Amino acid sequence: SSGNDKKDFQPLSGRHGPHLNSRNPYQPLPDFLSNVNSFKIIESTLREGEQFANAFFDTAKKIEIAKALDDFGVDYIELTSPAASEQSRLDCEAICKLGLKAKILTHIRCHMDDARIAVQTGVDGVDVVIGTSSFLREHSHGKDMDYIHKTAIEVIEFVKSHNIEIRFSSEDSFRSELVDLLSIYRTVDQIGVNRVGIADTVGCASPRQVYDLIRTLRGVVSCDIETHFHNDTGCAVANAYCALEAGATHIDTSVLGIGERNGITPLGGLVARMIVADREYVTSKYKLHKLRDLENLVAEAVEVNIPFNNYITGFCAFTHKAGIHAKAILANPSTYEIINPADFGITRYVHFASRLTGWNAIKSRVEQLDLDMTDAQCKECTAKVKQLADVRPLNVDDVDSIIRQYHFNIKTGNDQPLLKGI
Ligand code: AKG
Repeated sequence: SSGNDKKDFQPLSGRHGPHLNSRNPYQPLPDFLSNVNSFKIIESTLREGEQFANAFFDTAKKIEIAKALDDFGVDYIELTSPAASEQSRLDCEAICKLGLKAKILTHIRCHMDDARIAVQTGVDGVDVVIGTSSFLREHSHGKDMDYIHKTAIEVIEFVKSHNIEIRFSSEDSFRSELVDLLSIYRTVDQIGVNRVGIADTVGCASPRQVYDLIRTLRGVVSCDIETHFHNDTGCAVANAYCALEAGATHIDTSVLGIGERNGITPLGGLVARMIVADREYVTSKYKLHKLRDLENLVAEAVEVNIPFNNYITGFCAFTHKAGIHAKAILANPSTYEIINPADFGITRYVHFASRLTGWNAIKSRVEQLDLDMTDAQCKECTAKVKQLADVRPLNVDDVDSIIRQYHFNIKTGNDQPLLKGI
């Protein structure tokens, strides 16, 4: 080989080593089908969320939630079918009249009766769904794939003739025959739907199955791909992410994940996942500091508490407890945080009241209390905290009392017990 060949050769120092450059034949190609940095949210708190066991939204509450979702910056707001009840129809019309930035959708069965009502409400688009799995075909609507093709075409052409968006979705997609799915999606794509939808109605899909199905579908249709993931087996956020990686364009969410059974991809969980993937896209598009108020609004409306381990807003989502964690967090928060709480208007908390507490956390608390103690004194004081924390649970007041008493003792030369009773 020539001397030039040698010069061009770059030795590797591990897959992600410093020598990787554009000439490296092992570097993965950018995936142009991935949408992790260009996705849209279809927010379904006012449709899927109304299917949550506790949910009852009167008109005023629906309007309040719709405005809050719009203010947060979601792209679409999906509403309960106007065919469900007279009040549902009136509420749908009322929300369409608000003039929100978000597009308003309503969600209907693949049936002309529903479509006729939907197009009169003033919505920007209609999400149509029909079950395609053998479970639903045999035990729910009882129709075969020929009927589904025929009705889908009729409904889609009717909605399109009203110049509003139309999405066609198969319910229970992951338990449907692939050949049936691809055939119906190809048909509806050819007649010009805006989106097709894939729904994991029973929450059975794994991220890998999601990736495979969406990637296959991406090669078959040219329209957008919406996805809807139930959380029965805990994969709703991961599945949404994998769907975007595979080429899906839209993700359905609800606030706190409320929906049928244990719900769907939560808005906050999706945002947590996506801000790690593309902070610039997420922070520029969504008003993240409104997330907590939005969740409180919905939690109150459906009479639940925000779970302790909720994404971002759970009470301990940014609490650091063990001594080694606290020390590193105080030095540089990125050591144990992948998300910056400040992006959401939330502050982190360094726990300092347990047997796991280290002296750096106590030192930080001493500084917050504006007391003057050396490192050696902070260490000695920490030993006292740990001693008591081995006996009983401590709260912030307990530790503050220990610190203040210790400080008083060293300044005055006294030797008072640190807490009454010990
Ligand atoms: C479900 O299948 O769980 C739904 O709620 C419908 C989803 C869709 O319309 O894509």
